[in-house]
Amino acid sequence: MHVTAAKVIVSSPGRNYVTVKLETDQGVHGVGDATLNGRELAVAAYLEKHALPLVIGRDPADIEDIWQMLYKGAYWRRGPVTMAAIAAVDVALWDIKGKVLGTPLWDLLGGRSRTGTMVYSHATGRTVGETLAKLADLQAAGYKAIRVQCLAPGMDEMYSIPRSKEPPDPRLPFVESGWDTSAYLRFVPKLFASAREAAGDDLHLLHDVHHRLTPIEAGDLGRRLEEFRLFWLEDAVPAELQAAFRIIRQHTTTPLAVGEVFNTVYDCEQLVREQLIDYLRMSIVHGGGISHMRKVAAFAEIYRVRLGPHGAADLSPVTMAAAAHFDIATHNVAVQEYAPHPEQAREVFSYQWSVEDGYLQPGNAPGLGADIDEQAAKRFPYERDYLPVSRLADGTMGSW
Ligand code: KDG
Ligand code: MG
Repeated sequence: MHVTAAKVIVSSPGRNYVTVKLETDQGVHGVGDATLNGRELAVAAYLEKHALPLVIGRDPADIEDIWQMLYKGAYWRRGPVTMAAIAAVDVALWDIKGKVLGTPLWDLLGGRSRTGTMVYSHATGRTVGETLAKLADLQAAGYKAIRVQCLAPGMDEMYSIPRSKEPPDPRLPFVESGWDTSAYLRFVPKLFASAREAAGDDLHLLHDVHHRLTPIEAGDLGRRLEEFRLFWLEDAVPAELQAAFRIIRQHTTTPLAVGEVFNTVYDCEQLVREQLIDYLRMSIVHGGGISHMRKVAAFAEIYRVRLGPHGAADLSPVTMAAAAHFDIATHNVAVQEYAPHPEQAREVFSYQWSVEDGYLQPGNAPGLGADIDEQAAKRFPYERDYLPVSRLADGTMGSW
C-alpha cells in the first residue's frame, strides 16, 4: 500500500481551517487538521512545498518512521508551523490505519480508559449577571466543568469576551486597549465568589488568565482563589520561562494548567519533571500529532501530571475527532476543552464524535470517524484573519 496523493485544503466555514487529506492506491484516505490560528497559510505552504512531497509513495502503515522522517529530516526541529504540519500528516496516517484494520482509533490506542471524557465549556460575559446566566444554562445542559471569564470593570475588551465593536480595519488585528492588571486582580476573586455561590459545590470551575500576569501576581491570584476551589488556573504567566512556575507554586495550592501553545515535550519538560503544573494543555494539532502526544502523556503520567487538552473553536472538528479517541484511551487525561464550531463547519466536516451530558464520545467508526467534503470546502474560501493583540493603558504591547 502507498500514498498516491496528498492535498492541503484551506477553507473558512465561519473561521479558517487547514486540512490535510492523504489518498492511497487502495482507495482508503485519511484526514488531519493543520490549523494554526492567524498563521494558517504558513502551515499550508510548509505542507505543500516541503512536507507532503516526502510522503507520496510511502507506506502509510509506517506512521512512526514517517513522523521521524518529517521531524529529524527537516533538520530545523520543533516550532508551531513544523509541528502542526507533522501533526496533520500523523493524524491522517492513524486514520488510514484504523480504516484499513476496520477499527476505531481508540481501540488501536489501547482501548478505553474511561466511559467518556469530561469536557469543559465556556461561560463568558461582559457583566457578572450575563456570565452567571450562561453558567446556569451550561450547568442545566449537563456540563460538569465550566470555564468562567468576565470583563473586569473599566475594561472595554478582553480575551474571549464577545467584542463590543468590530475592528476598524478587518484586515488588521483588533487592538484591545486599557488592559489593567490591578482592576483584573481585584475583580476575579469577586467573580469566583459569585460563580461558586451560584453553581454550588460540585461543579468544576476553571479560569484562563491568558498569559497576562507576572509570576508573583499569579501566585497572589491563585492564593486568593483557593477558597473557591478552582479545577485549574490556566496560563497564569507566559510559559516560555518554565522556571517561573516555581514562584507561583511557592504561593498557592490552586491547581495550575499551561501549554496550549507548546509544540513538543521539550516545551514542558521542566514543568512536568519538577511537578510545577497539575495539567498540561497540549493538543494533538499543535503537539505533533497522536504519535508525539502519546509520548508526552506517558512522560507526564510518571510525574502525576494530567492532561486537559486545548479545544477552542480554532481546532477543527478533525482535531476534536482525534482528541475524542486519544482522550478516552489515555489514562492520564483529566478533561477536554470543548467550544462549539461555527455552524457552517458542519457543511464542510462530517464527524462521529459527540458531547453527551458533559462527556466527549468518539463513536465507533473505523479510524477517526471524521471527514472533509472537498466540494463544500470550495464554497468557503480562506479569509485573512488575525488574533487580537493587547496593549496596556499607556500603549505598551501586552501579551495575548
Ligand atoms: O488560537 C488561540 C485560541 O485558541 C486561544 O486563545 C483560546 O486560550 C484559549 C483557550 O484556552 O481555549
Ligand atoms: Mg487558554
